[in-house]
Amino acid sequence: MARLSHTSLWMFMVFLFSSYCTAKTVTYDFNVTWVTANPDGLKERKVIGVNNQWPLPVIEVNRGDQLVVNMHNGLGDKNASIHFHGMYQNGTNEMDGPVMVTQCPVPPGATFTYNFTVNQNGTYWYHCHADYCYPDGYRQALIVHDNKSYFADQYEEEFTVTVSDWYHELIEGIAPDFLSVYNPTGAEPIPQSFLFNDTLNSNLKVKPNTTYLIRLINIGAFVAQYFYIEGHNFTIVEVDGVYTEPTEAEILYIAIAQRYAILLTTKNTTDTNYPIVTIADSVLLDKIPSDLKLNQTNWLEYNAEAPHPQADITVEVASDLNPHDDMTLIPHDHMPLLPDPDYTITLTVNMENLDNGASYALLNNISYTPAKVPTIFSVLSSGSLATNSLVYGEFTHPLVLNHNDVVEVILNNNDGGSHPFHLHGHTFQLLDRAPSYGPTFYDYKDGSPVSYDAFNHTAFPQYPMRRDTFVLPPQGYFVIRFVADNPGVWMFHCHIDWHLSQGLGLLFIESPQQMQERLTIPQNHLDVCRVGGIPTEGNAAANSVDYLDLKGQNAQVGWLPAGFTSGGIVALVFSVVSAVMGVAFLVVYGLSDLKFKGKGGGVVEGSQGEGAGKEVGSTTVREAYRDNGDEVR
Ligand SMILES: *[C@@H]1O[C@H](CO)[C@@H](O)[C@H](O)[C@H]1NC(C)=O
Ligand SMILES: *[C@@H]1O[C@H](CO)[C@@H](O)[C@H](O)[C@H]1NC(C)=O
Ligand SMILES: *[C@@H]1O[C@H](CO)[C@@H](O)[C@H](O)[C@H]1NC(C)=O
Ligand SMILES: *[C@@H]1O[C@H](CO)[C@@H](O)[C@H](O)[C@H]1NC(C)=O
Ligand SMILES: *[C@@H]1O[C@H](CO)[C@@H](O)[C@H](O)[C@H]1NC(C)=O
Ligand SMILES: *[C@@H]1O[C@H](CO)[C@@H](O)[C@H](O)[C@H]1NC(C)=O
Ligand SMILES: *[C@@H]1O[C@H](CO)[C@@H](O)[C@H](O)[C@H]1NC(C)=O
Ligand SMILES: *[C@@H]1O[C@H](CO)[C@@H](O)[C@H](O)[C@H]1NC(C)=O
Ligand SMILES: *[C@@H]1O[C@H](CO)[C@@H](O)[C@H](O)[C@H]1NC(C)=O
Ligand SMILES: *[C@@H]1O[C@H](CO)[C@@H](O)[C@H](O)[C@H]1NC(C)=O
Ligand SMILES: *[C@@H]1O[C@H](CO)[C@@H](O)[C@H](O)[C@H]1NC(C)=O
Ligand SMILES: *[C@@H]1O[C@H](CO)[C@@H](O)[C@H](O)[C@H]1NC(C)=O
Ligand SMILES: [Cu+2]
Repeated sequence: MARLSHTSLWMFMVFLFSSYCTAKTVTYDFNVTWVTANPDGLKERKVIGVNNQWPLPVIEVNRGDQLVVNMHNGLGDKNASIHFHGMYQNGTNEMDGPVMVTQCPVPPGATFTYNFTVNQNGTYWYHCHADYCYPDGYRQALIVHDNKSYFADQYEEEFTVTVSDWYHELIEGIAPDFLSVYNPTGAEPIPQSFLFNDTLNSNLKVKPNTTYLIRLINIGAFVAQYFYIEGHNFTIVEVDGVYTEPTEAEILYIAIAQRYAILLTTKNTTDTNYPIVTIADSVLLDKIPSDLKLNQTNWLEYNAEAPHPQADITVEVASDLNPHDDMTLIPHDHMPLLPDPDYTITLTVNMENLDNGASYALLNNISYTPAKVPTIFSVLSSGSLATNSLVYGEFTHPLVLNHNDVVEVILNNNDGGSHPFHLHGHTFQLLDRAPSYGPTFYDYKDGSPVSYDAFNHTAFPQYPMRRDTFVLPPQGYFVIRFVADNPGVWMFHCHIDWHLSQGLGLLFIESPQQMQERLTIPQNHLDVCRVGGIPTEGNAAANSVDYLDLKGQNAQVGWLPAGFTSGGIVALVFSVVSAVMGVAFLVVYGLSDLKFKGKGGGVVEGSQGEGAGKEVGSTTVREAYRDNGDEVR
């Protein structure tokens, strides 16, 4: 038994006293409503605003503060929630935000209170975590100030800058075409713009010979961006809320949901303004429309009178840039490599067409499908059965973790796309990744997938970097470790919102017994469930009598009948395209073998003569056709 010495007890009390003294409660009242905005100057559109404003307010707290957000859903036609991305929610799993995981969706007219202690530092963000919700504008920075950070005395001022992709249409308008038989390759919708702090062509006004802390966050839905400043290098000091050893860098690759804090020292002269360059990772885009501006110039403005030159980009394509490799960073606290795992989980990412013809994302053949009861409530109501993963159903892909186990996740990618994976409730150690960032990152893309080999891998770092969102390379793999020291239901998912809607996620049911001992659900959360008609006890099928009877659980779309292959669907749909060119009935016959019920239950009228023609005329297919012109011409 560890015994506290008098000295350490005294120090502990001083610590308690000082944190008690400075910690305060920071309260935000959010009335979430539709407003209009035109951030790229190209199209005014409906966006999700807070208190009649957009861009949304940046949430700012100090380490140790209690953060309270009273969220009123004034949208009228849409469910909502808030996930505070990167917050551990240690002891407050019910404040994490993903709907049907840790809470019920907040229906129009209801109010939901988030309330938790922030014992972390650095750069985070918040966003809606209900279906198709944050790309409509419901996302913004969350900053945790720490005036005791090791670099606190090395800078004079700070900036927060977000980058994001931007669509001109409401997500609910494009989503049905995306998850459809007419988009069999799962081509993601192409954004119309790339924003810099929710605008374009802006200036960061700087003084000469001054050091700034710049916080960078990709709050987009899909596309990663490269970032650099002409004529300036900078020093990385924090990644996803974890302080790093100060590390000089020239170029960053910021995937969806990732954050970097950098120190930038300005020049001593003020005769020139320098382009701040952001370039979309065009490898992620299925096609590049001629009017899409992939790169943006904003300025580090030393002198408003001086010229503001456009970026002079020296590479043809963004993938020729050589960004800093986050695997090589070292956490400032030098937390060593965790010991060999108690539990190793090996997962493989696949994209497959299921029997409605649409393209789904699967981890070990499971496409995440939410349960009928938010999973947190299944844990809390299932008593001693809570450690039995059967309770949570097959299609939430539940993995039960024992309290304080060292968990290793090996993620292999059979898909040719890269996927920024995010773990809720934790940061994790980055042990291995192949191919590495930089010039080799896309090396496996067009070959065959390469899986992790536990008997032949590069040596793990002594002090592995930790972060909460890590990019899985095309057809490559990564290996991460964390300690299951935070009881809760935590999602592990790709943060490309399109891929999450295809099911690219799973649930860790971490320390369910400790959850039962420690968690109390506020009455307000239960009331919101009641208003929405969602049960707060029972297994994944909402059976609260027999927790091992999953009859009626939500299931993923079925597998294709024997004989059908994904390639076959693609070929079929391309023949549908040729049907438009005049051979309609052949195709109608072919597609009628498929079930057309979508995930949302909607019926695609593809197999009905006229309907087929109409649907096929949709943008998605026409563009797919253009891309693969030689196949159908
Ligand atoms: C939210 O804002 C809308 C639009 O301004 C207003 O009509 C409504 O009364 C507000 N609701 C609350 C709870 O503040
Ligand atoms: C909100 O969520 C509930 C439960 O999932 C669902 O039945 C309902 O259709 C959703 N409401 C809206 C407006 O999307
Ligand atoms: C927030 O939680 C703290 C700690 O549990 C509690 O003391 C406080 O009353 C809560 N505040 C609100 C507004 O719910
Ligand atoms: C540091 O921040 C705390 C609040 O978290 C504040 O009370 C204190 O005065 C600050 N110290 C300095 C040196 O700014
Ligand atoms: C958070 O800040 C404290 C004080 O500056 C520091 O000791 C701690 O290591 C930081 N945490 C991380 C994860 O970097
Ligand atoms: C970025 O936008 C946010 C929200 O509008 C604002 O608070 C912040 O100051 C902006 N950053 C810069 C560098 O202007
Ligand atoms: C730059 O700042 C440092 C101290 O911050 C000062 O010693 C130095 O003289 C300054 N140089 C110029 C050219 O202003
Ligand atoms: C930035 O770092 C690179 C690589 O170390 C170096 O070649 C370059 O000269 C540096 N640029 C500046 C402006 O310091
Ligand atoms: C600015 O001037 C100071 C002192 O003359 C020097 O130490 C520093 O390196 C210069 N900074 C830059 C970015 O040139
Ligand atoms: C940068 O944008 C210009 C204009 O849209 C385009 O011609 C060029 O190919 C882009 N370069 C990169 C690397 O994205
Ligand atoms: C180990 O991996 C390396 C790099 O992938 C490969 O070149 C080598 O052939 C492998 N060795 C064995 C014994 O499999
Ligand atoms: C959660 O809090 C416990 C102490 O109550 C601590 O041991 C554990 O490391 C924390 N976990 C995280 C992820 O913050
Ligand atoms: Cu993904």
